[in-house]
Amino acid sequence: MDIYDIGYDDSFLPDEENPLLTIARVFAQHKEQFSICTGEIILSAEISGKYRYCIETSEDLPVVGDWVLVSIHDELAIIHRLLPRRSILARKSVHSSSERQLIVANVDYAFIVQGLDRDFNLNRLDRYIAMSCAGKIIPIIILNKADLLATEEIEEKKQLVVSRHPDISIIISSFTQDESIQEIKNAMQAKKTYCFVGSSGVGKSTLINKLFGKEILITTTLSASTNKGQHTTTHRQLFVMNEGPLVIDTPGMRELGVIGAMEGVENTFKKIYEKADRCKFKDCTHLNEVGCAVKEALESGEINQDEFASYKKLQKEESYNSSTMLERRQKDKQFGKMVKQVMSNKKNR
Ligand SMILES: Nc1nc2c(ncn2[C@@H]2O[C@H](COP(=O)(O)OP(=O)(O)OP(=O)(O)O)[C@@H](O)[C@H]2O)c(=O)[nH]1
Ligand SMILES: [Mg+2]
Ligand SMILES: [Zn+2]
Repeated sequence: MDIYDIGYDDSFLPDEENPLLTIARVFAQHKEQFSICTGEIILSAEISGKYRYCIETSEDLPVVGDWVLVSIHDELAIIHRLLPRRSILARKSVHSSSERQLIVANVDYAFIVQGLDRDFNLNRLDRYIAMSCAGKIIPIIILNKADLLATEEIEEKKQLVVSRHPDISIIISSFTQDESIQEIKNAMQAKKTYCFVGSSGVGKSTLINKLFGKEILITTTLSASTNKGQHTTTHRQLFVMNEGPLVIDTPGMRELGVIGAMEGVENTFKKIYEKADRCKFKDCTHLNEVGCAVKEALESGEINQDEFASYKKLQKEESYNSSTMLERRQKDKQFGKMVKQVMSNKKNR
């Protein structure tokens, strides 16, 4: 294997060549302990002191999927630099509304897994789609646990998704139905990176085990009714499939707050934005303005009321979170400038 087999291509090429450093991909992360792969070997890795010194936000730290430049010292690799990311999946930090937390990087497709059982929720799906699109990742929807429902019920739920997201591929699956596992496999291409995301217990790790044909990941063995709220996967990890695609398993997320995703929200609700373009007033709020094309579409049923409500909620949340993030970053920048000024004043004295 070489780096091209683990998803590398020359567009990631670092601007300066350093013969002492090797290109590698982050395969796993536990806090600040990493595991990297050069294509030939997998090694434990840590970040260098200089790297640490240059960190401004948590986003500067490597995440699973990242390309990094490393030096190799026997059994340990030292990470010196992060290569620019092509795509990211992020969410609002659970700890702060002004910070974004990266989940994975350089992913081509996100399998958004939702259970067809009580986990099924269109508005949550909207969130995942918005964050994928915002991060330049193509979403594919997997509606899982099909074995638990009657065919008509599945079809009904699928139609709800199709009418809200006509452009996104949908796969109905169950770990008991081999054809559905094959369908997921068929959707995957060699050397492309796929991450599995969704709530805890929807069956992400079970599906990945099925794709690999062996138990590479721990899954719960408890019955679905007793494992409520139980989180089985505890960290993100990248695996290489025999046929060539790269797969990242992620722990189930309880919250997926949208942040830095204006374009993502726009992409998720294209239909509404297209209508809004035809409103008489540019700043139409679609409440009671005359000549509001959105209101008309809502009345005629062309736009679904629930979809509009979901759009309003995400748009409001996105704009609040993004503006607090910007504000904080500006403050941090000013603070950084002040510190530098004080330091240089000291030097010049
Ligand atoms: N009925 C049914 N149960 C499933 C299916 N897939 C997974 N399960 C069950 O759901 C439970 C959770 O599966 P996991 O694969 O651990 O779920 P996960 O999404 O990886 O969960 P986290 O790692 O916590 O995020 C297990 O008890 C599985 O046996 C399915 O297709 N049908
Ligand atoms: Mg799991
Ligand atoms: Zn309007």
